[in-house]
Amino acid sequence: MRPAVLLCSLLLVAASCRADSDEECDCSKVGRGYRGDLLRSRADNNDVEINRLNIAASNLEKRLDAVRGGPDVAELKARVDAITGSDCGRDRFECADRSHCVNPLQVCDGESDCSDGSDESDDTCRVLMSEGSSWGAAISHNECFRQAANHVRVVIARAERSDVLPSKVALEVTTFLYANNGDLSLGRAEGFYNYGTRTASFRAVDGDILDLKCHFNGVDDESCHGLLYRGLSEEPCAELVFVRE
Ligand SMILES: [Ca+2]
Repeated sequence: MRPAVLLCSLLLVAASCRADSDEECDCSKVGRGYRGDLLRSRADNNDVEINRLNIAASNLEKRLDAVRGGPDVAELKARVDAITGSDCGRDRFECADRSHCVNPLQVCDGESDCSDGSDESDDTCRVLMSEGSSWGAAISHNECFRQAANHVRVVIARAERSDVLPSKVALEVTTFLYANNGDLSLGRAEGFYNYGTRTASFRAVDGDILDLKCHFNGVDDESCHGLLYRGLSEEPCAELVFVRE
């Protein structure tokens, strides 16, 4: 055998043994036919593995597309914004395209302040707590009321847009407090629904219901996150989720 051919044969044997080091290497089988079969087998296995990974990647892309395009993202953002505030903070209106922050007093005032006009859109300028609507919340624990109670309800008796402040709607509210002993306590409250902050704020006029702020997250119009306040305290005495009844 010529030296060059011998060197090539030795290199083939060495390469085969290194590449398959986790298997017992029977070098007596190494030859052109065996090596060809081995390479074809490995190529087939690689094709199977690549195909499996492609399918997995495709399935993952479909799941990501569903998450990116579905309503869950908006819901999730609204929940996060409710906790942390949007990029505009809690006290300013964020345009739908997120390009501007607008003072709540400029929302639904008849002048377009967002480049996309979202501060004047029908959706933004809809009174979520409309006249005649009823909202109820279960009370899980009670640090607000003088008596043990299990349910509170507010009914919007009047909703009237203000001529002076078009960004707000004046509200008059009848309140119901359902005590554990079966008593029903009625009260009255007055306040505003603010288009820019999507928040209804009431101050008790009489009765047992305390001051209330209820915030809509911009996605779910059927419920709002309520905070009850006692007197002039800035610390809420209860958090309740009010649901349209
Ligand atoms: Ca405006």
